[in-house]
Amino acid sequence: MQRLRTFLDSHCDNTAVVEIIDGLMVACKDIAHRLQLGSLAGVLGSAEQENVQGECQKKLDVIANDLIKDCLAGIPSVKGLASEEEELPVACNAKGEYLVLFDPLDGSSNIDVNVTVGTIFSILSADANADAASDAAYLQAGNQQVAAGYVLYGPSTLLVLTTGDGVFSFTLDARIGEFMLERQNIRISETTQEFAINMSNQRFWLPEMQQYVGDLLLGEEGPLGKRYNMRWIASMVAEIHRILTRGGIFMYPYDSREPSKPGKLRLMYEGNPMSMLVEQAGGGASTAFENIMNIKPDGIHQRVSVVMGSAQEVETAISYHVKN
Ligand code: AFP
Repeated sequence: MQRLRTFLDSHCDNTAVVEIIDGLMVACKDIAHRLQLGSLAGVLGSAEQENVQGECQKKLDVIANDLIKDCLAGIPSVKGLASEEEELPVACNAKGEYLVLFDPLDGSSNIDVNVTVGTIFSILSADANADAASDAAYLQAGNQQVAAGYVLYGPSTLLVLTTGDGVFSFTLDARIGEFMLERQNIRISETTQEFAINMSNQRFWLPEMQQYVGDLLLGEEGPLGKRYNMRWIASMVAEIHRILTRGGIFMYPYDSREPSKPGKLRLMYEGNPMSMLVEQAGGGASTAFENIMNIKPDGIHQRVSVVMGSAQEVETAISYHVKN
């Protein structure tokens, strides 16, 4: 079994990126430890404040954000960082060459019920003259990402990572405090009979999405000709991890609850890093109209519609939108 650092040193020739990932994991191990202690660590419940998205912050959202920020700020190659929990990006080291974007604790509304949550991250190159305290430095399309990954805090703590050359997963061995290589070159099955979507929003979706999901529900009697099973954890990290493990399609499509927003999920902290992982594993990642990683962002907290997972099923979902 290989330790994360040994794997990175042999697999990735960019030492700055290796240092960033390695450093980030220090904060993630701390988050994992606090999550495992739960109420004993006093981390459950609300922080009684809202983040920039207007969402209620959990105590651990705030703690995880601070832990990751502190960790990244101490890594010389990090020029700046942007967090889902922070309104503005933060400049770190003037000579740094990379920008790190992260969702410190995705799915945090699940913490109090002891359900899987995760940290998602994305690494971008920084322009030498870029102002890391301004949004503009970070507004790069997802296909510019140098690396992306997530840490899943579940029955075991896992790191799933890509540096642009396949997807690898590591399990945290808490006895020795090391992430150990678990799966190499993960591939997502091309076909699936499992979908994940919040069905309670059905009436707000576009007619195309309503028709597609309607046909999924018709099973073998409908035009898709097979029976589908549904899963919804409400924690994107857990959902994408299931898809990387046994295939599936995950959707958080555009809906009319807030018509001015293209979706609920955030492009820079959820859409892009998860798209890079899914595509690196042979899956598809789209808004149902365009490839997520081709979107040129216009704001660091921009939202996006998401349809990702098994390649053939994503194509089927897209075809409903194209034909109309
Ligand atoms: P929280 O971090 O606020 O719990 O949101 C999680 C999330 O961004 C994503 O992980 C889930 O897929 C999605 O939102 C769940 O949203 P619903 O509230 O519609 O179930």
